[in-house]
Amino acid sequence: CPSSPKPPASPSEKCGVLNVTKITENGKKVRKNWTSSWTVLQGSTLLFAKGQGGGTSWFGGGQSKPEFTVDLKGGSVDWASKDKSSKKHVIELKTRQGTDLLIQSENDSIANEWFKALQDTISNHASE
Ligand code: I3S
Repeated sequence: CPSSPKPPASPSEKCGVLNVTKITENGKKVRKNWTSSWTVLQGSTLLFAKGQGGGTSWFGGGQSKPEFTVDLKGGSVDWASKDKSSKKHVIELKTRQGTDLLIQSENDSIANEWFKALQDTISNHASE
C-alpha cells in the first residue's frame, strides 16, 4: 500500500483500484452503479473510497474517508455468473449483512489476486 501510515504488516492487507458496484443492499436488489474505487483489504474489513487519479490517495490523508466498508466475516466469494454482468473477471461478494457487491478488474491477474485474498480472509475469519 503506497502511502499507508503503517508498514504493510499483515499479509491480509491489500489495496488497489477496482471497479465496484453494489447489487444488493440489506437483502434488497439495487440498481448497479459501477464506480472505480480505491479498495483496501484490512483484516476482515474491505474499504472503498472513490478513485481519484489511480490509487495514490489514502483514507488517512486528512481528506477522503472510506466511502463504504463491508465486513467479510461470514461472507462468501465466488466468480459471478455471466448473467450477473457482461464484464470480465467479476467477483461476487456476499456479506452476512445482506449487502452483495460485484468487484471487477479488466486485469486478469489482479482479479485473481483479489479473489484469493478475499477467499483467504473469509476462511481465516470463519470461526469468529
Ligand atoms: O445488470 P444490468 O442491468 O445489465 O447492468 C448494467 C446496467 O447497470 C448499466 O447501467 P444502466 O442501469 O444505466 O443501464 C451499466 O452501465 C452496465 O455496466 C451494467 O451491466 P454490466 O454487464 O456492465 O455489469
